[in-house]
Amino acid sequence: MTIETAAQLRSIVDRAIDEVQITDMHTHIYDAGFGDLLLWGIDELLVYHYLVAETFRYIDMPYETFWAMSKREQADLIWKTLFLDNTPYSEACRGVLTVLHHLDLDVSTRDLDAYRRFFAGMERAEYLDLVFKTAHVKDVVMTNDPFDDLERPVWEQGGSRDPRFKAALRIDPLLNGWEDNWPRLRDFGYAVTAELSDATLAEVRRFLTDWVQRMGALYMAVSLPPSFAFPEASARGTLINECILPVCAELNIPFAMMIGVKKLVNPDLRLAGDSVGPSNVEAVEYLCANFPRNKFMVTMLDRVNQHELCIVARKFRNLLLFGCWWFLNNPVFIDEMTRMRMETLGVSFIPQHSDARVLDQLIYKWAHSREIIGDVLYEKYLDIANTGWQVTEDEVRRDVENLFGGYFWSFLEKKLP
Ligand code: FIX
Ligand code: ZN
Repeated sequence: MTIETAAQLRSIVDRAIDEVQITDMHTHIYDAGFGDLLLWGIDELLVYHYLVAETFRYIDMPYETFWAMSKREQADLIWKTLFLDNTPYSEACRGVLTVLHHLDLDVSTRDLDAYRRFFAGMERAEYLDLVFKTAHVKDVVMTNDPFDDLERPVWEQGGSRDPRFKAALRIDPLLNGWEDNWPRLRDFGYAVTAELSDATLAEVRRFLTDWVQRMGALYMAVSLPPSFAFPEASARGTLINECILPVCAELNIPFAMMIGVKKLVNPDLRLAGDSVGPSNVEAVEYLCANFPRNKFMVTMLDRVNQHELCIVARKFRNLLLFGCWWFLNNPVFIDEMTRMRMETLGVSFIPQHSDARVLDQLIYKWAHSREIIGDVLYEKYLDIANTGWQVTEDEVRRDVENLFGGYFWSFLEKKLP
């Protein structure tokens, strides 16, 4: 059906955005089989590290006093500080309100104990289904770390069972901490030494292959500092060159690089203590140009890197950009980055991932992003409609499907010559 008016176009875009079932390709949530690693409910929402960092901007409490509190006491303090003593319009605060609102709880009462009673009455499996339905999410990709002592045993006993939860092999300890972590590979049964000899590199490749296959990992991922460079005469440079890239090419899975995080600039904030720095896009360009059989998924944390990264993606079909990561997951940047990417890359990118750490965050992170992405997409259709190009409803649905997961899945299938 052709679309005659702007009003018709708007309602078709809105309906397509509302009805699309999303693949969320980067999260930190876990299926119920991982036990307490799956975080959910109002207190977990309130003690999210984004809100911890924001709370400390208002209070003089010693950090250790806060960390000694129970999770409920921390949540009470955060609720009072950010939601009652100040207005909760920051993106992370608004997110909590969006979750409560979409769960049909009365946000106007500001009654934290009433919200707690709602969650206390919810059974975990039932709530998991409710969140996926409310968030319009059909499947998510977890962040799975074999070096994590709570997570590894679950995989060794069979791993994730819920088909909605896919795996990604996260290798930060290997790449960013070789000197500290190589002994753990020995503990896991891989005959490695500190020296990156041919024998050690072969064992690292075996470790990577074993864990990708054990998890059914869709991709390998690492977060990298602003100083990341490639090629680089370092353990990380050697491991990427000799282990990560060959194994990813052989298994035809992407290597996902999340670049620009400055770890623990304020260690007292713990998980909330990381920051951001401008990074070197040339490392991405070099990798895409010199490893054409490898597929790369990249997101960068600093706003200043976004345009150059977009242009590098135009040059290399083995590069897929994804998400408005972390400090960029604010409406002001999601709008700017989505426009930049649509105007430069068309539909060939992944506009968003949630990075959810708490199950309930799927609801707000997607409600907020779907609205912005839908607004930008409508404007792009209207721009070409004004030339006489008549986009059809089927084409709108096709594009929306691709933006909210389809392109990710087809990139995974891509086999480069
Ligand atoms: O490295 C990552 O996957 C980051 O997304 C996290 O470390 C970060 O804490 C986060 O959750 C940001 O949203
Ligand atoms: Zn993440």
